[in-house]
Amino acid sequence: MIKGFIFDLDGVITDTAELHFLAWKKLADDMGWKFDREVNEKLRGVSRMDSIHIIREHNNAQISEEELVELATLKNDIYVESLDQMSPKDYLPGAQELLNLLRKEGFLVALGSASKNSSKVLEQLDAKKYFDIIGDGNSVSKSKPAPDVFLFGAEKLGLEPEECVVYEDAEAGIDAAKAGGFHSVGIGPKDRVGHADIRFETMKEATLFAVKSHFDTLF
Ligand code: B16
Ligand code: MG
Repeated sequence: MIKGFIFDLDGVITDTAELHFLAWKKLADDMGWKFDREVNEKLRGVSRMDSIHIIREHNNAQISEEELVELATLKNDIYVESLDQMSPKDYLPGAQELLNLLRKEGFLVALGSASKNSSKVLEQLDAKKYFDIIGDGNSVSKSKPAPDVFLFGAEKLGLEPEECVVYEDAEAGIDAAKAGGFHSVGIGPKDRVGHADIRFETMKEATLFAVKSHFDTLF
C-alpha cells in the first residue's frame, strides 16, 4: 500500500533552474568559461560539486580541486542571494494543490532533493508545513543516481520504499528512485524521464487522481 510521497524540489515543486543557470553563467563569464543552456541542462538534479566538474570538463580547464570548491562557493553565494526574490507565487503549477491534497488525505510527505539550500527555498515558498521530513544534500553524502536521499526520507517517515511514490524531473533522480525500489513519477520529456513508472509533461497533469489511477491497486 502506498502511504507516502517523496518530492524532488527543483523542477518538481518549484523551478530554481533559471536561478542556478544565472549564477553559473555569472561565474563562467567571470572565469572566461563557456556555459550555455545546453550545458545547464546536464546539471539538472546533479549536486553542486558534480555540476562544477561538468563545467570544468566542458571547458577543459586545468584547475585544482581546492579552487573548484572555492568557485562552487562563489556560485552558491550568487544563487542564494537570488533566492530572496522567490515567493509563494513560485510553485510550479499544480504543485501546491497536490501538496495540500496529500495533507488533507493524510499521506506522509518527505522532500528528497540534491540541494543544500532546500531549507531556504522551502521558506521562501512557505512550504515547510507540507513536509514531515526534509531530506536534502545535507542529509546524505552520496547524491543521485544513488538512492540514498530517498532511502533517508522513507526511513525517517517509517516507511518501506515500496510504500512510497517519488516525484522527480531528472534522469538521475528516476535512476535513484528505481535503484531504491520506489514507485516513480517522472516530470518532463520522455528522453529525460521516460524510464519512470509513469510520466507527465508537467506537474499540472501529475495529480493525485492521475497517480492513484495509474497505481490503482496499490492505494
Ligand atoms: P545546491 P533538486 C538540484 O535540486 C538542482 O536540480 C541542481 O541543478 C543543483 O545543482 C542541485 O540541486 C544542488 O543544489 O547548489 O543548492 O546545493 O532537483 O535535487 O531538488
Ligand atoms: Mg529536480
